[in-house]
Amino acid sequence: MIHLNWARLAIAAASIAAAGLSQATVVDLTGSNDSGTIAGAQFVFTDQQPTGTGVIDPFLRLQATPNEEGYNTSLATPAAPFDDKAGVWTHDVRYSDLQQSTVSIGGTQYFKLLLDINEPAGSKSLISLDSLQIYTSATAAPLVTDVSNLNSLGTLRYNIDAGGDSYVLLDAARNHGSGSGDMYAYIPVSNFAGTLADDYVYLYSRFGDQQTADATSEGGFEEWAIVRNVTPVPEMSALFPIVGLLVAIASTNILRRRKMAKVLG
Ligand SMILES: [Ca+2]
Ligand SMILES: [Ca+2]
Ligand SMILES: [Ca+2]
Repeated sequence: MIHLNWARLAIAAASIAAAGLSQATVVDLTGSNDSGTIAGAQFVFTDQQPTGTGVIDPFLRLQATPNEEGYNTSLATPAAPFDDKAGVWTHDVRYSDLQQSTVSIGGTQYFKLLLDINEPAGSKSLISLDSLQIYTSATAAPLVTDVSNLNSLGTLRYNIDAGGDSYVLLDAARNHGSGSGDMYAYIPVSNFAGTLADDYVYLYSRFGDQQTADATSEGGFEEWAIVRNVTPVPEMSALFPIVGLLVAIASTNILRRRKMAKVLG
């Protein structure tokens, strides 16, 4: 009897713990709020030209109305799964690609992704990011065309709905149109323990489910990109002495040739 009671207590404690952990979070990046955290990842509004801070490597384009979903795969051309847009901007990604985006925020390392949304101006400018899952796999995954088979993409490393049905609300009217970024997603590096440089990385996302908030997907495609860190290059001032010397040698040779030509002429 004592054992049974302990077992019951343990079960009750576990349910309370689980209920305590269950947390559906909404990060609203419309209006004036600029950031929020869901399941350890940070979602941050940006209206800056991202090309100023890093190199953008787009790897997934999605487009459909009133909602859309898909994941990055090189198999999208020609067999685009879900609402993927086939083409050079939807393709496989290796973990080494993701590693090039590593940034440190408050002592924690994150991979930095950029989401560029394209929604019509006016009453349809809102869009919701309802699902975001990132998988890694040692081998290239087979083509997945059913959400119930997403686990074929490998080991789940991040899930925006891990703590409850969460989403991010975005407003395309907050940015300056094509070419400017809309949101950075910072995914904790610690989620990827044991992943090898050559492993495949698959990002599945879904948009447009918040119909009551008028946040369905319309207009142009949504695009995910890796924000690759720029490797520092030598400044021109450091190169200038060499360039100056080469110019001096070249001009001296030209002068000599001209003088030679005059003499010969
Ligand atoms: Ca919309
Ligand atoms: Ca969700
Ligand atoms: Ca769109």
